[in-house]
Amino acid sequence: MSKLIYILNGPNLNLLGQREPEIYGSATLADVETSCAALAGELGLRTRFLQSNAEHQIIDWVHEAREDGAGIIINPAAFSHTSIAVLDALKMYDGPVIEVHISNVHQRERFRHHSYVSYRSDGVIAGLGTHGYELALRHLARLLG
Ligand code: CA2
Repeated sequence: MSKLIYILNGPNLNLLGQREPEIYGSATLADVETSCAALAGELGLRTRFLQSNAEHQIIDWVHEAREDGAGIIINPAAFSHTSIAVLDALKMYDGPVIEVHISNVHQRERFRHHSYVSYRSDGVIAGLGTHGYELALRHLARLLG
């Protein structure tokens, strides 16, 4: 059975591709899900691709990943900058965690420069657009292979 990667997406990312294309590009989250599933297949992995606007739901999915997730890719969106609760949940997860930001958060407002989640993340990809998700998958495939 191939290893399962959780790909978690935080608040407002359900609207990806519908606003601010100059920052986030034109791909929708469904497009990202499709390309991640295709790449995961090539890499011998499976993905569970999830999005929620609710902090507790992200936390519950991290807990679920403790049972069957070989790795987590997470774009916590605004929860990156606010949520000690998401950080604490990730600290209870033993596998590799890669944090992805579509935009270069360090080039933007100061409040986006700090991420609580980064205290736990094994790696952070920012500013490479939605390609960052695929790069994170490739990294996990190499790490877990
Ligand atoms: O660059 C990223 O991926 C972010 O995690 C996206 C978050 C933002 O709060 C972080 O600072 C950086 C915002 C997600 C909003 O999602 C949308 C994007 C485009 C159109 C509509 C929603």
